Amino acid sequence: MSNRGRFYITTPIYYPNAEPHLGHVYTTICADVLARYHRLVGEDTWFLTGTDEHGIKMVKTAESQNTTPAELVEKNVPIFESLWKELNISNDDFIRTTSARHKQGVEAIVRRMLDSGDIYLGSYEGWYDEGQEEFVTETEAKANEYKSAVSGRPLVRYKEPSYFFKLKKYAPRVLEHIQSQADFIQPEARRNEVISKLSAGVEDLSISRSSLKWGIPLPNDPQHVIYVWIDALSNYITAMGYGQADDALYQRYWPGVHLIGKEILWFHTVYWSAMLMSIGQPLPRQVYAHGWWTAEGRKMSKSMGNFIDLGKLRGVIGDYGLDALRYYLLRAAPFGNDLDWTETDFNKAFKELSDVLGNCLNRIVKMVGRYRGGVLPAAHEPVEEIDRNLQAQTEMLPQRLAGSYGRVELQQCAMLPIELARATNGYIDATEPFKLAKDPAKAARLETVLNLSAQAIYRSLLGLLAILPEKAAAGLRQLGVELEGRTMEQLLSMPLPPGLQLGEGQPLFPRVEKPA
Ligand code: ME8
Repeated sequence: MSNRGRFYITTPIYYPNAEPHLGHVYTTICADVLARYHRLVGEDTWFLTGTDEHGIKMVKTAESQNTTPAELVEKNVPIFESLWKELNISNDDFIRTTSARHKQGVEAIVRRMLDSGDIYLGSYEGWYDEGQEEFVTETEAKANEYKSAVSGRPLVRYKEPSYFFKLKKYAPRVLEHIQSQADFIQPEARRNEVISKLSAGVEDLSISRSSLKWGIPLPNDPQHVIYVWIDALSNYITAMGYGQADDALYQRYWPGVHLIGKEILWFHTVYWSAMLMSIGQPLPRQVYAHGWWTAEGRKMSKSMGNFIDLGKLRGVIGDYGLDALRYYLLRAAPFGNDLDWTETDFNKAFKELSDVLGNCLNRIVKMVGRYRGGVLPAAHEPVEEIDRNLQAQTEMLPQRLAGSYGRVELQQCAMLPIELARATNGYIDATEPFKLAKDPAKAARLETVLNLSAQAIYRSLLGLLAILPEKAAAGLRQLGVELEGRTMEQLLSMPLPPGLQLGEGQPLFPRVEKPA
């Protein structure tokens, strides 16, 4: 086992009320990039995703399709599971909230909340957003003309007996935690939103539904099912064995990092923290809320024809490759900001891969092939200032990446290695190895240029392994490097050795005739 510490990363568990789309793919790919990076640097890593299968939203969708919620989930959950395989997502587990292990864990959690004296019977009357599965206060409901702030659909009036969780009791401690742990909620602006909403005060939380049958029964009163968010948030620890016979994974990996969309930050920081306090367990290490995708400047919608669904994503992957999609998604905006899918930006991102990264690698492999029979030459003293600049950038990349990954600046993580490839192209243009090759007196200089360029593109490719797992590995093979499960530390401790036989030069990102 590694002595580098542990890293547990989760995505939201998605509602399988329909097929996954760009939003689900985005969060899952971002989490995958983080998981891959942390594994590469030698951390003991666990990556969880899954599906959130209970609640009124599933019931209503099933009704509208003349089916049952149980049949609906059996139809859609396999689509999520097989999509993650198709997209080469490296999750270690997939949790379903209808599974026996999850139910057992949730029951244990609710029993502990009951034991803490934090649950009491009352009656709920108020507004509910059935798409978001969220209780809405009168003030918020009025401000949004009694419509969902997220979907715009009308809110529904609920009136029924319900058990309540003493959220008010925990709110001051949750606020204190959020304020004192600057990293707990990221990015900063979102943290401030939660702080101001929480400072305004909260009500106790209705956590059971007596009129709903599709859910996990409340252990002390099975006429009620548990509120879907209490059920869903629990997944992050039930999947690790919490409240079950074998909780070794929980002991090993909790607390984890939750990657989510901004619309569910409140649940993850306020409800979830209070629940964990009630059962006496540590709070998550971090909750990172990323932004929302629009398409061509407008909210994605089926009726407007700009919905980025699975079909569209598969088309892009078919034309440009999975790694190009991964790069584009990360590259599209500073991580945390809202993002907009546009053909122009996609083409720009693809050009960076083909014209900057791919072209740089190809030039180097071809030149070493042509001028030195494919055998990497050594660099020679004295080196010039231009060499030292490239060397410095090459050497700094792993450290800069570690900083960016640590701060979850995923756009930077994608761009930094490309910037090094861009600098390497500039270096080749300026040093003109094609001219040096014509002059036997400049043989040593040529070798220095070839060596330093190769070292630079080598590091750039290593730096992209988490983002472009297939293409970076393919590029490294062209440089004569096999990964063989080596950690980043092992790879970085060895620059490319002179005498290394490089492979065949082939375009990493061949041009695509068809526009995106
Ligand atoms: O909320 N842009 O599930 P969900 C970016 N089951 N990300 C998007 C997006 C968009 N336009 N649309 C969706 C749920 N997402 C609950 C979660 S967790 C204990 C329970 C992503 O199927 C983003 O990660 O509605 C968002 O938080 C998630 O999908 C919502 O998925």
